[in-house]
Amino acid sequence: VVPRLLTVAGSDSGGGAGIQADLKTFAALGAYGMVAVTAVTAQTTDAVHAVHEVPAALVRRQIETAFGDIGVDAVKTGMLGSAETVVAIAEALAGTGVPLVVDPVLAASNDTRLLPLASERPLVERLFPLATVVTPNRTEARALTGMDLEGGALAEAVQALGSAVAVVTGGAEDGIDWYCDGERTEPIAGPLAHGTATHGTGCTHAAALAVFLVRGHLPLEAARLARELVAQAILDGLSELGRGPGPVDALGLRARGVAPPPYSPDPANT
Ligand code: PXL
Repeated sequence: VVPRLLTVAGSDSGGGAGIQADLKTFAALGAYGMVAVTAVTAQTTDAVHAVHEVPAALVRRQIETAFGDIGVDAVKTGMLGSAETVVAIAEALAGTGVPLVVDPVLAASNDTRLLPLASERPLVERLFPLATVVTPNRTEARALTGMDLEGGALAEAVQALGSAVAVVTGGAEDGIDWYCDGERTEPIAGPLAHGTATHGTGCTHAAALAVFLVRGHLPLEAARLARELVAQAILDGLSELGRGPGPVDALGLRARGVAPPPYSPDPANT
């Protein structure tokens, strides 16, 4: 059986982050992907130029139709939108009982806000209690807890906000992610991926973690496997694309040798 994954997230017109990163990650791991689009963004690799939010009722209908027809084995959330949308998502997911990975996207890597300030409370109060795992990076973890903590203490403070497990990612700093399930607190270390193609790392990490949960891995092992997948996706990243940090590539397109030969215009058409 093919795992059925639903991502509730924004569209990155550049194809590197958001639902595009999620669908690529699902495909790379042999899972079937569905989407509930929360926002449409126009962005380059170095900046978010425009955002248009999808109405809360339409986000809810996308979630309900996924569950009602194809069925959903796990959900991943990313960029969300207004407080009304966050509440609608929480209501649609409550009672479904499927594993839920919440990536609390507050800002893009270039610091553009992607979540309105007024949505932070419903995100923590309504969505975190439903989450199997939440996956903030360190900046997001400090913003959400309001505490200037490090390492395991930061993961413990995030987990205390209400999710079963917190995994605070640290790839951009020292490569160490911190896991906390309320009883155990563990570092998740691994090789530092020295690469500049880092656009989409957070989305790719959370999407991979959700697939590994469906495959039956416990959250700690799923977080280890997701960290490894992201490191590889950075090494495979398409650093030559765009002016800013290039997109990660969970599909390993270059390594698989499927890139077409360099484009040369047909003289007959010029
Ligand atoms: O990685 C955060 C993120 C999430 N969702 C969308 C994004 C980004 C970062 O650029 O564009 C749609």
